[in-house]
Amino acid sequence: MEGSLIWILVVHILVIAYQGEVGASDRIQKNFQYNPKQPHRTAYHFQPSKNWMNDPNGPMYYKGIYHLFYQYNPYAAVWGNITWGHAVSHNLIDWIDLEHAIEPTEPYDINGCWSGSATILPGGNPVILYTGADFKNRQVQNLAEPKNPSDPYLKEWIKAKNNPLMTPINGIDPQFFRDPTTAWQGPDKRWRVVVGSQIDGHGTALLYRSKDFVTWTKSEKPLHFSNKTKMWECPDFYPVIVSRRNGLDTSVHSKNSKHVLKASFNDQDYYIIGTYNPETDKFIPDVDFMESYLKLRYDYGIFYASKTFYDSAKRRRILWGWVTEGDDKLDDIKKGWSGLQSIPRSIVLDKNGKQLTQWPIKEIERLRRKEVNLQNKGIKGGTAFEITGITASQADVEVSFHLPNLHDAELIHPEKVDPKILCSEKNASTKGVIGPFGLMVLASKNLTERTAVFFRVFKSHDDKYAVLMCSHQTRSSLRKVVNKSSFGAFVDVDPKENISLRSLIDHSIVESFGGGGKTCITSRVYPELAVGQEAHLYVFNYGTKSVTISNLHGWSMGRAKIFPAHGKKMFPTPN
Ligand code: DQQ
Repeated sequence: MEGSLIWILVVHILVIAYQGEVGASDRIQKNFQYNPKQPHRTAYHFQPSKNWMNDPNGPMYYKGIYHLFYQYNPYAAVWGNITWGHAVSHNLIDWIDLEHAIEPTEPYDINGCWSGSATILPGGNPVILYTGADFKNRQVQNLAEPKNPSDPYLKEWIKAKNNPLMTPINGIDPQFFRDPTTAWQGPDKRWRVVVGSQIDGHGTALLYRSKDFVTWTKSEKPLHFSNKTKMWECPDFYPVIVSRRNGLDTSVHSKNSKHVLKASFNDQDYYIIGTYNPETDKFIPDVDFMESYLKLRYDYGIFYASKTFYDSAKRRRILWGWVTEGDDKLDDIKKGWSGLQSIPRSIVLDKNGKQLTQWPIKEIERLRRKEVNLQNKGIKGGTAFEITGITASQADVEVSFHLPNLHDAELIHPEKVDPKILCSEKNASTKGVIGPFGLMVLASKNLTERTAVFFRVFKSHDDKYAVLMCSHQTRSSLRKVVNKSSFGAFVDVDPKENISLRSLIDHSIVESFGGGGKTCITSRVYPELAVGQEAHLYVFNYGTKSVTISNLHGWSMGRAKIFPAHGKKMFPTPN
C-alpha cells in the first residue's frame, strides 16, 4: 500500500516535471494547439497533434493516472486505418499523447481497431474489450491486456491469443455488432457486457456473460432494444445514485441506485433511466427511448459516441464525447486535423430523478485567469452590451438571469414542437416577449459574425412555462461551406427562479450548460473575423421585457498542456 502511494507520487512528479519542460518549448505547444496560423485549433480541449480523431475509448483511472484512448487515423485527417490513440494525464486537462495502444495487425482486427471500453478487474488490473473489423470486414469483439500492469502509463498492450472472443453468429449481422461496454459483475460473480447491434432493424443492446472474461455466452434476451431506433453504436450502461452527487462504480447495485442506458444513433447520444435487476438481468426503463417530449440526450448539439468511466480517486462518473467538425472534408485535409474531445463532464442523476445533469469537471477551473464580474444589472429589451476585460476567444462564462413577471410570455405546446426547428424559426434576431436573452460568443466587433446561445420563455397550455435553450449559428462564420444549423432543446427549470447558463468558449467550440447542466448544447463554429484577439463577447436581450443579470462571472482561460511523448525513455518503467 505504502509502496503504491510512493509510486503514485513519483508518477505525479514525473508528469509535472515533464510538463514543465515542455511548457518551456513553444515549438511543441504551437503544433498542438491554437495558434494564429491554425485559428480553429483549441487551447484547452484535447486534440492530438494532427490527423483524424473520433470516439473516446476505454477511459479509466489507473495507479494515479487518467487514461484516454481514442479512435485515430495515424495517416490522414479523414476516417480510416482506425487505431487506438492513447493519452495520459494526472488532472484530465493536461495530456501527454503516447504511442498508439492498439493497432490493426491481426486477422481479427486488420481492417480497424474500433471502439471499446476498459474494465478494472478485482485486484486492480485493467483489460480492454474492443471491436475488430476482421479480414472479411466482419465485426468481432477482442480482448487486450497491459504487457506490464506495474507501468502506470500502460504503454504497451497485448492482444489475447484466443481473439476474437465474440463473433457475429446466430443471426447477428456482422455489420451491426460493435462497441462493447465496460463490463460489470453480477451477484453470481459472472461478468456481463453489452454490445451495440441492430436486430430486425431495431437498435439493440446484446448481452453477454462470462466467468473468466475470455469465454462469453450470449444471453437469449438482449438487455434492451427499441423498435423506434435503428443501430445502436457505443452503448453505455451504468448505475447512478439517487439524491447524491457522487458516482458509482459500474458493478455497484444498491436500493438507492437507478441505471442509465445510453445509445448513439441519429448522430446523437440518447439515454434512458430505469431499474436494473442484476439477478435476472432485466432492465425496465422509466420512460423508453423517444417516448418523452424531451427525448433525453446528453447534448443537443454536436456530441457523439460518448463514454463514461468511474473515477475511483474522486468517486465520480465522468463523461466524454466526440465533437466532430462542421466544415468540409477538404477543409479538414487542408488544415490537417479533424475532431475534438469534449471537456470531461461529471455526470449525476438530477434531484428530480428523471434526467441527468452534467457539469465540466472542477479541474478545468485551474485554467481560469483574468476575471470579470457583474451583479444585478438590468438589460432592457432590444439591447446588447459587451463584456470586456477577458479573452473572448478562450473563456469560461457563467451567468444567471432573473426574469420579470411572466404573464405576457408567448404561448406554446412544448409536446407539439421540435425545439431545434423552433430555435431556427425564432432565432436570436427574432424579437419575442421573454427573450431571446443570453450570450453572443465568438462575435466580431460589429456582430457580423456571432454565435448566440440564449433562452426564450413560453407559457405552455396548462399555465406552466417552457424554457427553450438555443444555439443559433446562422451567422457564426462568413464562410459558406460550413455547417451553420442551429440547435435547441427545452430546459426543465422553473423560470420564476433564476435561469443559469455556462459556456466554455475555445476558438471553434462552444460547450454550453443550461439550467445547471440539465440541458447541454455543444457547437462547432469557424469564424473568419472573430478569431484570437478579434473575438468579442456580448450579453443581449431581444425580448420586449427587461431581464436582469443576477450574476455574471467570466474568465480568460489559460492553455492546457497537451504534447506528445518524446520516445519511451521519458517513461521509465518501475522494476
Ligand atoms: N465509431 C467506431 C465504431 C463506432 C463508431 C469506428 C461511432 O466502433 O460504432 O471508428 O462513431
